[in-house]
Amino acid sequence: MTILREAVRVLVANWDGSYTVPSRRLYPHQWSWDSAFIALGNARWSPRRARAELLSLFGAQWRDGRVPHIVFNPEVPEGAYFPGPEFWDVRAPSGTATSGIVQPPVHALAAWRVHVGEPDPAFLRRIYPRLVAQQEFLRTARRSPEGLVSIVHPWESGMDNSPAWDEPLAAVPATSIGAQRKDLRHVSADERPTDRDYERYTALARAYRDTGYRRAGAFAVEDPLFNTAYGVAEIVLARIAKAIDLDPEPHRREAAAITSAMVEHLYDDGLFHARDLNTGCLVRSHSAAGLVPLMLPDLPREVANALIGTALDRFEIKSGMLPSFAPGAEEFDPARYWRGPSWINLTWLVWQGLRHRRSDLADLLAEGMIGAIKASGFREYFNPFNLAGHGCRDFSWSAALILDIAA
Ligand code: 9WN
Repeated sequence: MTILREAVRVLVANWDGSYTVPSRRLYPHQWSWDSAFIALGNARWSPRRARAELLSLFGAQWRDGRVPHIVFNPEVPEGAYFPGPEFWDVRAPSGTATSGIVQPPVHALAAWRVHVGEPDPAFLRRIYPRLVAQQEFLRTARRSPEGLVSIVHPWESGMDNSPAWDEPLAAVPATSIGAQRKDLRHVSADERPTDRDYERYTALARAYRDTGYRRAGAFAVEDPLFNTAYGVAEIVLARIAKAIDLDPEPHRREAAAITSAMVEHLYDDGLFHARDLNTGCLVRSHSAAGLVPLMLPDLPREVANALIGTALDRFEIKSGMLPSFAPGAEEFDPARYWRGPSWINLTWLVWQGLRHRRSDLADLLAEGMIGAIKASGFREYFNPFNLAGHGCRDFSWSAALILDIAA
């Protein structure tokens, strides 16, 4: 099948020797959750490369267990990406320059799938303590009184300019950044966050940096996608622990605790929502992040059924496409980044959640993802109605996850 050969071509072209850049020009370094999705795809044709991808990312893990959201390649000129290493001004114990924030912890799931594809207990033994430390960081540094994990920057959600962040971000003072943005050299301004968003992103990151990356600034939310990733990681860590003769029970307990805390504090009326720690209130938005908890196997049946109803009614997934924001909502924009377009990784997460609950709908999403790529190539995101491609081309996780879906 040509599309699969093409997907491998994209991944080969974006490979940098021990990891894969998300996109050659727009994102020329290693990104955390991108590497997990890329490993999932590479597992289908080169398990060795998939293992290298994850081990290289965890090579930049901090002493406190955090896995930085960007690991900078010292050979890429400073001006290639903003904000670059000089802005973050921090190094991992390995000596590599990194950012100081994190992204959704989908890595344990990737590591497990890589192992299932080609069993390698030595790899599991090597990665397990690192995955545990990644969870431990979130549990200690980011645990809220409700037992949930919080994020301190929209970049940590992976869904940077989601309308869900409009309200919590409004509390963040914007500071001018001049003409430092590099993304607009590669992608039209209509498809990216606004300058105002960037002023706030930069101010928040600077404030966090100035506390030694310890204390949250004006933005602190519990995000359903991030908490689901954390919970799924515990489920998978239980499997990994069992496979290497360690005790899976603490992981099972943690997964059960996070699932019930999410249902108690983040669920309302057919969708999971983020919760703003500064106000204590739910941010009632229409983000597809609220459907990702379908991945949690122990979700109460009535909650799972209500989510499926919402996916059908408000997100119109019968079309085969999952918009990142509900099309009927006022903020919906089919072409602007995380404000409506369909993304392959977000769709993949919901697809995973539907596979064992409604395989008919999961199949529709799989066909939809393949159809979008056939129509427009391995773009970063897609208009959910006419499948027009947006953002950069030859985007790594779009290629990688198609390999996983089609396998
Ligand atoms: C900031 C690399 C990353 C993804 C994120 C996506 C985008 C970065 C940016 O690109 O974010 O981290 O510069 O816009 O939102 O999910 O990991 O692909």
